[in-house]
Amino acid sequence: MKEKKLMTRRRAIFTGLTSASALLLSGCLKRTPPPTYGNILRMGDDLTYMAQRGLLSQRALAVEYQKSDISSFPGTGNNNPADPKIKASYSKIYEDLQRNNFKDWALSIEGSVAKPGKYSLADLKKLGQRTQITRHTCEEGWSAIAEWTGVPLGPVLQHAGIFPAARFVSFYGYDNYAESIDMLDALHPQTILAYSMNGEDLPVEHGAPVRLRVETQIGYKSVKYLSRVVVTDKFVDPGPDISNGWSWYTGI
Ligand SMILES: Nc1nc2c(c(=O)[nH]1)N[C@H]1C(S)=C(S)[C@@H](COP(=O)(O)O)O[C@H]1N2
Ligand SMILES: [Mo]
Repeated sequence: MKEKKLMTRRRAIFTGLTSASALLLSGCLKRTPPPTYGNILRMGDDLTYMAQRGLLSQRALAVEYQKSDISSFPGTGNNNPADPKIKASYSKIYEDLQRNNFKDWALSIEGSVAKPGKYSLADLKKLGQRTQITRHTCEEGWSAIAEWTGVPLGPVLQHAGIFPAARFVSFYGYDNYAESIDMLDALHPQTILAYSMNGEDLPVEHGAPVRLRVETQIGYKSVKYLSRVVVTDKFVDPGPDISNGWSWYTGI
């Protein structure tokens, strides 16, 4: 009888402890518990797992929408690198590429990779495909939803042989616009090199022939008119003039 009571109390403590950690898990993070969850001798796993998942929460997928959610999308078309009005600071190369319907376009992948080189659109398409309907949020206050199809950047970087020390990726457009992201965002499954918008070839005002889509970051990270991708071990901020007040990291 006495023994039975003791057992019950011990069980009560056990239950209390495990339900406390269950509360922590469900309340704070709403994520899958570790495989060792419930084992009192392994409660340390819960904390490590929560800390890890908390830190890595940018791996979570950005919301994807339905076709019926697709909205009108203002192209910041004044950035057409070949626009005669602003050509002075832009590239003659882009104008030539555009004239030939981008058939000669190839993306240069450089830096901390074993196999730097140029990838044509056909080369890129061999490395995978993803279509996603996502919301673009611009720092100026507007947002819009579109469907993007492209090649996930992860497999492209793997194919180029990123070195283990690689930490950041910079993207350069033909209009001299540039941005960088870290490896976590670069390898995110929704980070794609998009060549199609709403089922059509990417229009010039939206970054033809290929633009970046980083769905875990604010809109200005999604570099249009891609010409170069540079992998670096150290942090590089190639972004627009810092005086515009944009922060480097604006996860959404
Ligand atoms: N090459 C390049 N990429 C760019 C920009 C730019 O000026 N040049 N503007 C950024 C900003 S601030 C926004 S909001 C989006 C606009 O994309 P959209 O023209 O498709 O609407 O592109 C981003 N990528
Ligand atoms: Mo923007």
